[in-house]
Amino acid sequence: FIADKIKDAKIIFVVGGPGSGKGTQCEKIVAKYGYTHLSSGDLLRAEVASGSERGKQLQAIMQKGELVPLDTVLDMIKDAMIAKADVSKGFLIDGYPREVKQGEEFEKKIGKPCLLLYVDAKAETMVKRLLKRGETSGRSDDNEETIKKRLDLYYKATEPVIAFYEGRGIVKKVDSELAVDDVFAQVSKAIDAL
Ligand code: B4P
Repeated sequence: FIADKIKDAKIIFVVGGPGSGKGTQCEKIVAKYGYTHLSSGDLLRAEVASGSERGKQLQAIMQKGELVPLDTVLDMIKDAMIAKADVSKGFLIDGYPREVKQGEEFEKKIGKPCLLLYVDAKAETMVKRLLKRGETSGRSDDNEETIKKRLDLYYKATEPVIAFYEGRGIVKKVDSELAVDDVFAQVSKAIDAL
């Protein structure tokens, strides 16, 4: 059972809108704290890049800015966690949960988070960052039309996730309007407090 293998490892959920700075902060957490970074988006893009039949289906969903099926993304995260279970001090689960149901299923199948980092930025800031990234990222979802859909879905499906975990007292909100290092100072404080 996976819970036995990872029961001593800390699990941190990193939640925020598209382009809020989740991935950016996770890179810095890895460098300072040595956690294992698992980005649901990166895992999905790796499957797309493999050219598999499943990857083709995922690509079509992501290009529309919609959520891929829960089982697909949870299985990918679980497999990646098992692969690192023996060496990991802690897991950063980046971009997951995107909806309350994803959080519930994760806890049933894997374990409980000790912290939810809520990376908060204004909608206009997120759009600006994603459009800028789109100039060079080659990501098919970094365009104006898809960004708008991703934002709508974030407010509808993902914000309730934050309220859900606030009830449990594990949410730490960081102001991601600031420069990367200033955001990271807040992130560090939250992790040091664990
Ligand atoms: P993700 O890969 O999670 O993409 P994202 O929301 O754009 O966040 P990302 O981490 O890449 O960007 P960041 O904010 O760090 O998801 C993509 C798609 O995959 C989803 O739409 C969905 O279809 C699917 N998917 C993913 N997870 C899923 C799940 N759990 N369930 C179902 N489907 C799922 O950075 C953005 C830009 O801002 C960067 O260019 C960065 O340099 C810049 N930036 C960051 N912080 C900054 C700061 N403080 N100041 C200035 N610029 C900053």
